[in-house]
Amino acid sequence: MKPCSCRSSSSFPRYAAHSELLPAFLPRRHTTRDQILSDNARANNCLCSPSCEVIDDFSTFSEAHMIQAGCAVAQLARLPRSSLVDALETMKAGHPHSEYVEYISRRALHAQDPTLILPPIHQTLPSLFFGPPEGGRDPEHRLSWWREDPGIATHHFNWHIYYPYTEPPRDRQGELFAYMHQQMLARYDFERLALDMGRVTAYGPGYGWNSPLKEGCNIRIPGKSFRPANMPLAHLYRFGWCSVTLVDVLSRHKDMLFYSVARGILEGPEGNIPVSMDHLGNTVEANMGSANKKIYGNLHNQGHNIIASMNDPEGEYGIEKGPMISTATAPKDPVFYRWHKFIDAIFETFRYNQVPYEVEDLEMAGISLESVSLNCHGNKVGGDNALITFMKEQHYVTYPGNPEQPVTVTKEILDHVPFRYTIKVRNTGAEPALLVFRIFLASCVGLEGGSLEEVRNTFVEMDKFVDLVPPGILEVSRESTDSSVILPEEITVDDIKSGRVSEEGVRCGCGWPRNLLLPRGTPGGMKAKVFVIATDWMVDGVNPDEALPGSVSYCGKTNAPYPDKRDMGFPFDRAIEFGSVEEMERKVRNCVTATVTISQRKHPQQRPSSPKDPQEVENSFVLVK
Ligand SMILES: [Cu+2]
Repeated sequence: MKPCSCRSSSSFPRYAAHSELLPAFLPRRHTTRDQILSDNARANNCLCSPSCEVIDDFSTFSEAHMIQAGCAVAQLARLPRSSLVDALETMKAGHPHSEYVEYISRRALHAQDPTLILPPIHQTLPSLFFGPPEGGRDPEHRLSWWREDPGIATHHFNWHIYYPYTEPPRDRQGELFAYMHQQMLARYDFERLALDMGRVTAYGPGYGWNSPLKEGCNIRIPGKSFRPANMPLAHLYRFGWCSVTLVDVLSRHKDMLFYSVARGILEGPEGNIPVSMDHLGNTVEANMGSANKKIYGNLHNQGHNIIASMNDPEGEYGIEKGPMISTATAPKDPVFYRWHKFIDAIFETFRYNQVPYEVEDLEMAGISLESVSLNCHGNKVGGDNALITFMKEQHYVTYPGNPEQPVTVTKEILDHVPFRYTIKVRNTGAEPALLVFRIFLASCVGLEGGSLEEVRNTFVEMDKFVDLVPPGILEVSRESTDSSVILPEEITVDDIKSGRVSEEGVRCGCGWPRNLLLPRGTPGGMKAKVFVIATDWMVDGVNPDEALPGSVSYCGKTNAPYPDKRDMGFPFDRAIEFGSVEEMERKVRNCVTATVTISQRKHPQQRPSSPKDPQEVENSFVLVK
């Protein structure tokens, strides 16, 4: 067995040459069958401990797997960097399609230095990300293009890498667990409403899971089984030789969570703890910050495992697990959103129980927002508040085998014409004001007819940014491409190889895909409401001197507190008493709304009507180059 070097990881110098990490993901040697067999043995030894062997059916939702992975990560992260890369390369060569190896490689490297820039996982483990398009007659297939966008899988996979539940929770991890998944649901609902499919319904204990699950799923990813429609749940699920989950136990955990939220108290091992969203999120996830696993169990993870095992509850037939077993494949399955809608029902009860904001909780003295408008950047085709989306063929360069022989995969994905927000701000104070602008978008389909409270959780965060506003009236501009929600930039293996990687900021790979920032809308134009509120960043900011970096909204900051002190999703983080956004706009002077139209075009240059102004077409073409 290879001896461990048990030095502290902090003693190693910063490793600026990111390309030297690539062999950990793209081994330099070819893998013949004999090589793989010998690499397997070497790879297992690299993990320093006989209990840390490569797990073939690895699931981040399995606590046993995660503890084993945590052990391997801790051991590996102690190696000097060059030895670590060497060990990871050996493992990858031996297990080129292993999710486990990718998982621990990324965690071990980031445990040494969270600023390391790693290649996107959809390039280095493409077998987990790209399957043939889903076919068939199931109406849910109308949203396959969204669920199967590689960027969503990458975002979700990376989020769970940087927030592992088997380590002490990071700053506000539980709250972010709730918020990030709630935002996935809000974005999914936006797309569903555009297709007249209705908002997603919950599936979980007490939420319809005693009836057959109507959604089937076949993502056609190797190693993930399909699930026929109308599968019932079994009463008992067996994982390995000694791990059994009783469905009734999950019902009990759910009951205890709702009971505790209603009472406002979580029962800790040493007494009662007031419920906060963070504590509740930690308990539901369930990470090491759980109030009490004996009482509240491991609800979120066990739900994933049970649903992934519906085909073969007791493992009698050796059927592979379904998509819900992996953080990379789960978002491809319609039931992921139904399960998380159930999980969010627990959080929603907490939000509903919070005292609603009064006008004075929201307003800021001396600041009012006069207007907001959105314009496609440099594009005269649309006009004010007319946003354009389109489906396009995206070519992904992937490395399924020999790193010298990349394979290009083509997928149809959504994209949009970049746009700019222009917000007119009035500052009647005598001093410049440091403001944080929070921008949301909600479908007017959802907003029509009901109260604002009924659709509060359909608001999708689009951006959050800080700007200094001097006394007087100022127009603040913001590009959609700078959004705090999306990945700041896509970095590819090629960029890393050729050194086209800037050292500014930290890119952990977590962040909403840039191409999906704007929901698709409809060919005829879908009305949506943009909502902006500006508040005092000197009060709200944890460190007001620091700007908000890309992807911070859903992913937080690496090795730093979540930078915004307000509850995540503010001001839609709790029950709302304003009847409509218009009423809110009237009463709260520092917020403003606008109605926009999101039109899905065949291509970005397509005009809504036929006559063409050559100059306009030329302008719009420049924009998509
Ligand atoms: Cu989940």
